[in-house]
Amino acid sequence: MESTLTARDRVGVQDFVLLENYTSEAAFIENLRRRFGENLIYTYIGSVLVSVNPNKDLEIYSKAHMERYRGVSFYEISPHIYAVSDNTYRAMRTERRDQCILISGESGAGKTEASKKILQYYATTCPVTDHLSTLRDRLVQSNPVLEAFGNAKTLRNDNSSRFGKYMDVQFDFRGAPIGGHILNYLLEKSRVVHQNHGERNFHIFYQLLEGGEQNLLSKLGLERNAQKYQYLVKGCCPRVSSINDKNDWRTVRKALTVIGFHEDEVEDLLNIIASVLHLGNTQFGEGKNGENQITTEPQLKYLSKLLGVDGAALREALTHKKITAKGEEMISPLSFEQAVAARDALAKAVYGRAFTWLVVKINQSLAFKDDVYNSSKGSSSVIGLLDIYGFEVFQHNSFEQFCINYCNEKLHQLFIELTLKSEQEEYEAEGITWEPVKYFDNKIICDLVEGKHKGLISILDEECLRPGEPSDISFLEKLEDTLGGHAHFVTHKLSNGKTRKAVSREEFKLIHYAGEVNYSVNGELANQSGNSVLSQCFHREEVTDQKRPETTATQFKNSLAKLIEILMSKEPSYVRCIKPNDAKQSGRFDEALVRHQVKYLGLMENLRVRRAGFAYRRHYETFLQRYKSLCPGTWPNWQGRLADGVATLVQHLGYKPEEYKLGKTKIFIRFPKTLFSTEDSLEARRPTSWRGYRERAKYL
Ligand code: AOV
Ligand code: MG
Repeated sequence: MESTLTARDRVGVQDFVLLENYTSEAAFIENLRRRFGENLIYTYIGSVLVSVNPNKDLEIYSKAHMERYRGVSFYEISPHIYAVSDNTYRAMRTERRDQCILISGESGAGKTEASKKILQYYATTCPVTDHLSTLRDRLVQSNPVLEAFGNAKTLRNDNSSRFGKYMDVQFDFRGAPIGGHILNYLLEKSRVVHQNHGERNFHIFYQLLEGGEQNLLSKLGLERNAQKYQYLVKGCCPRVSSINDKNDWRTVRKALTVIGFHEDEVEDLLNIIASVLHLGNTQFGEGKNGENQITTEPQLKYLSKLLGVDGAALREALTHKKITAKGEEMISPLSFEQAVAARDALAKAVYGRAFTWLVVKINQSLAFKDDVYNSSKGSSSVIGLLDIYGFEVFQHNSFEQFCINYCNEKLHQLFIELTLKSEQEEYEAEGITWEPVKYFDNKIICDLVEGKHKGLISILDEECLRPGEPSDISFLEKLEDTLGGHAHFVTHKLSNGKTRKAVSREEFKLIHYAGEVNYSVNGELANQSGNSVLSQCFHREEVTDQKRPETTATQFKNSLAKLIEILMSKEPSYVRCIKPNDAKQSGRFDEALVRHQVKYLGLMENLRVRRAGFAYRRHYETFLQRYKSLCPGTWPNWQGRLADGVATLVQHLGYKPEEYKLGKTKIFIRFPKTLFSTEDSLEARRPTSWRGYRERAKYL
């Protein structure tokens, strides 16, 4: 009966650690479900925040909400992304140690929204002086710009990040944001020329066509109709109900100005966007002598104007290729298919370079400027925010999905290492023994991908550099030879010589921590090598600054290794995002889907580790401060050593020896109920007026 349900029954516990049946996955999911039903999307596992995407606007992100979380401890107030933001910020300030917040979860689970909320929290609550307000605005405004150029509608998410992003926010000794820096990871460039059914190209194309002023469009030679552009119609999805391209265009234009882009820089950027559309409409056909030629002259004219390259050179590059044979340069015509491929490669390369340039410009604008701000850089600290593209599976998965999912494996690996490691270290540092918890270690999958000689990427490298005729199929065969039999690698070949239906002849399957994905090797090798069209149109040094070009996969692997190094050097906090249904709907909680995520995110193990030892730990000072009024010996002020004060207090409270341990700086409490009863005593003494009362009533 509804009326007899206690508040706790109805909304569950706000920290999974408080679950009585904490080893039960069903109880875990039930707790998530109840809270989700009450619009309580946040729940803790100790200090890890679990967030379930509500797919609707909840009124919990106002300035008043932010204020409530300032300087308040986790357990005093209901779980929130602001609590994580605030705790991280305070840890940075008090411990003077660089922090990072790692946000993970599959595509559409709410990572990007979470990272934006954290940034907004800092922008709103941190102290700023007048001359720093510009920087604060730029930090916030970098988001709409990067999203316009780097996000797109996919089947999983209407605003899916198609690049990985790590952003450092730098704070001075007073806690004011003074600088920022973004590292971007592999943009999904194939989207520029092709989209799966129901998906779109990057937002900026539609924004420009919908929102761009008429004279701007005329100058760029564009029509206000996305349907006219071959690169925009592949997914048959020019409009999305959740997106207002026209409004977004205004937001992006304003943001570009705030960030400090000059008019001519914006013009350059839009020229590139327009030229990609013209490239898409560039057609080839048979000339008089049967040769392959460009049949769309106006496009060529616009292209040469917008890209600033010689028309004849461009025509040549799109229809011919240069080969060097026996030291002699020869020109040979491209077939129709080759010309189309060359055109698409150019479009992808041009867009990719524009994106890289955009990030460089934003970084220049966010850079800490010593002359503006009179302080020494040495005394600043950093909070890093990691928002990558989430794990994703589509009907057709290519090299880019492979990179995205590999990136997620790496991040999961880091989570495993650090959550267990830090737990272990804490017990060790405090002189307390504990029992390790078993978990699935995805290192085996990371090694399968990045292993030195037998890893997928190194096999790809070898195949690309091999003289002779390497092909997609020879690559696949090599994979089979080297990796066949690996527990996480599958091809169509079965060990008994028969074939497996679920994997085609042009695919391999990886069994990731988060699910199985079939990857197509079609076009893999071609994608890895340099772009010849680009190098024909532009100067060599503009195209690549490396003497011996690395394959894209190796570059990605190396940049991820660097990222992990950066993250390891900081104190991590975690936000684990869960997607409650595949339909982007609000109020729908698909249990099977949630269970799958709870499993692969390792949340049960996370909880077990947290509970295996001690559910709660508090610094002596915090504990004493909060409960000293319950003991005449410690009230109103304890004068001696903090540890002795806590010992006096818990003795008075009647804690049994097995219920707690005193470490070097903290008290460890084994069972939640011990803390409950202490909280109850506190409540009995101060019935209505303490700050966390309302929140506390929700979960106790
Ligand atoms: P993602 O970053 O995790 O996916 P997003 O953060 O873009 O996912 O979230 C997807 C959509 O869910 C958003 O556009 C919102 O409509 C909605 N949403 C997410 N979090 C919230 C929230 N806290 N409140 C309200 N709505 C929310 V991907 O980038 O595809 O991996 O690659
Ligand atoms: Mg995202």
